[in-house]
Amino acid sequence: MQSFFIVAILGLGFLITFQIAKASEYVAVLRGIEKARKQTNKVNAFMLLAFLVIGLIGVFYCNERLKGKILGEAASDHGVLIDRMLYITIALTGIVFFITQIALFWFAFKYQESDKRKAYYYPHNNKLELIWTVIPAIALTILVGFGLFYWFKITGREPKDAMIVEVTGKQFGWEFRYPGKDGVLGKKYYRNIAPDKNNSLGQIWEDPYNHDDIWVEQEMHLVVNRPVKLIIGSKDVIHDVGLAHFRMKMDAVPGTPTTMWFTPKFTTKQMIEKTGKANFTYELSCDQMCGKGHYSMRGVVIVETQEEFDAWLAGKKPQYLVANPDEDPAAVKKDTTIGSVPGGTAKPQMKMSN
Ligand SMILES: [Cu+2]
Repeated sequence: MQSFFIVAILGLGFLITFQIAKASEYVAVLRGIEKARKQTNKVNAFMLLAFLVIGLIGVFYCNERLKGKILGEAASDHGVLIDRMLYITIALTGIVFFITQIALFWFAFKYQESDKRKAYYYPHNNKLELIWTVIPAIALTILVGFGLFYWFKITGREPKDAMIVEVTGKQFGWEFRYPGKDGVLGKKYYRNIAPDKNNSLGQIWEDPYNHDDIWVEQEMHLVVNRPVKLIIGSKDVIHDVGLAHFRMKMDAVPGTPTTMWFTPKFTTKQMIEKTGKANFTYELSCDQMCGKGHYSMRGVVIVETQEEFDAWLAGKKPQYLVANPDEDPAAVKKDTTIGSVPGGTAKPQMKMSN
């Protein structure tokens, strides 16, 4: 029904435009074509100037209205650079925008048809062509150069003291993995994915590097002023790790890990004070349309001090022990005290096959 109305309205609009054009044609014939054309030109010239003035007022008004509603200060060191790049781009393109738009509409008004002058025929000028090709080319090369420089920095090698977090997108949510004490993420294999067996990422339990990996959902913890490298992947379709407060984003592609690193500048608590919003949270959004639940892929990022982070991580059990409770030294120890395990070994027994 809705689409019928849209088609009907479009048809009606077309009909009205057609009729107006036809009517003005008749008027032109009645009044004399020349006189009518001159009058139309005058009206057009005035309307173009009015469009310029109203348009510029609109630009100013929108800017004033939305000033305080943007994200605020960037919360990562790379974010500061990205913001600077955007402001330089906006300043440069803004200057060009105002010069070209004012010239365009002002010329249309100033040089409207007049009996007092004749149009000057000026078909070509090599020097002018060169100037307005070379200057924008240089300006754009510099802007693209900035972008490439930051891109290589963000996706390049992380500092030595960086922590590593693996981020995996899925329809519809986020999973995070921390490498544990050994600092290395264990290997995965997609055929091992079995959420019902506490192995949502498909970790290979035979790989000892997996034995201390911590797995969490929906909430990523980071340390303030400590670089973090995200190793990003997906279990199904393409998602995108969007960290607007940090001005970071990167596609999560199944089968092809992507990376980026940055350093959070403020803890969540500091941001609550800075913004004056008691419910402030750093948000992780999916920035890629990935299906009907796309809107619900909201993850939370908590930035805290190293001590708070260590305390949080210490409270988490490695996923290996969640999936293989028999290997849990705590459980074995408990059993030993009641004397049910012969030999009373408190060491975890690692299953190492092929
Ligand atoms: Cu998504």
